[in-house]
Amino acid sequence: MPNGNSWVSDLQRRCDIHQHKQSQLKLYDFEPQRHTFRDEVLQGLQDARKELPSKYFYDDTGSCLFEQICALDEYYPTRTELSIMREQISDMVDLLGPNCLLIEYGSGSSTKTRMLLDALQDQAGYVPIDIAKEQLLRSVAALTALYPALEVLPVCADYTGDFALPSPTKFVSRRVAYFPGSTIGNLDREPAKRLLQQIAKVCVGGGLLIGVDLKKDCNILHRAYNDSQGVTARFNLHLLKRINQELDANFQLDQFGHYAFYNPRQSRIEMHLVSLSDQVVCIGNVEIAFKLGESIWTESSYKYTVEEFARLARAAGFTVERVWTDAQQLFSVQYLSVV
Ligand code: AVJ
Repeated sequence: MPNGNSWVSDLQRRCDIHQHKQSQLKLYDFEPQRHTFRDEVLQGLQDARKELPSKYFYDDTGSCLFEQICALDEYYPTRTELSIMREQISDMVDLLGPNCLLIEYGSGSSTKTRMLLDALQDQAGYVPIDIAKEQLLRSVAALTALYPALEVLPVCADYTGDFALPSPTKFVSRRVAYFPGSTIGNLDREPAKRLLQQIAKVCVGGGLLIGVDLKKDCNILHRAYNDSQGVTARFNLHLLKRINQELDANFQLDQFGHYAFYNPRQSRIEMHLVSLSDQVVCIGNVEIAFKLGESIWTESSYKYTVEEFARLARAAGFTVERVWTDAQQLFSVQYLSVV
């Protein structure tokens, strides 16, 4: 029920709605990182195989570092996806149709979204969902200035978890999720399928416009995650700095090294932070021991063939309606529908 409001009261109970004084803007804030950060960090670092969830890269500084990665020559995904969007926007908008409610999973700076907002007709509204509150508020402020007639309903949440969607006041013909950047690649197969299933449920009768990074020459992949300016290394190491700042820890940043490589058997980039010595780190009053060469696995970034992704999409209940790629087949944007 796209325009029903039976869940609004439920929504108000479960999240904190901030009304900004000057504007009409409300933020639906589920405080995604408040209760879980410390627990998940301690749990991940006490595993035999140490790991940290990649979603915690994106505090305010981390989101800015990621924006810098997107501007690097070696990081081909962002500019390639943008060029596909630019070339195919009218085809995309035709498929989405008029009066759709656009729901963006991990909206970040909303740069690619502007292309859609410029081309869509009689849009019912825009729901940007992001885990990073400051960046979300900044990009929403910029968007409302550019599109004064657009109803923007920002949600601060971890979209892999539980949250409710706000409803716009305008008529909604269908809901369309927008999930660019190949962020789906951060998830292992089962969690990826679960998230797609969840999106299919939210967007039944509509669809999903998604950016999916493709398999390619491993050397191109390697360079994209080992840039010559070291921005990706700083992004990776920033996670430890954030743990120091927020969880009273004492990681020495020069005692860990950025290590990223493509694992062809698993079809994924693996990003690690490797201990450069035998050392003990304190997080609050918890001690964590590291051996020289021991790693913390901080991110996976899966790469797909068009066929492999179609199989995953179908398993989640979607039909692949259209696949757009660039001339070199580096990246794809796909429209999936769900009945
Ligand atoms: C935002 C998850 C798509 O995996 O390519 C960029 C994040 N990590 N460089 C990716 C990232 C290192 C990016 N995603």
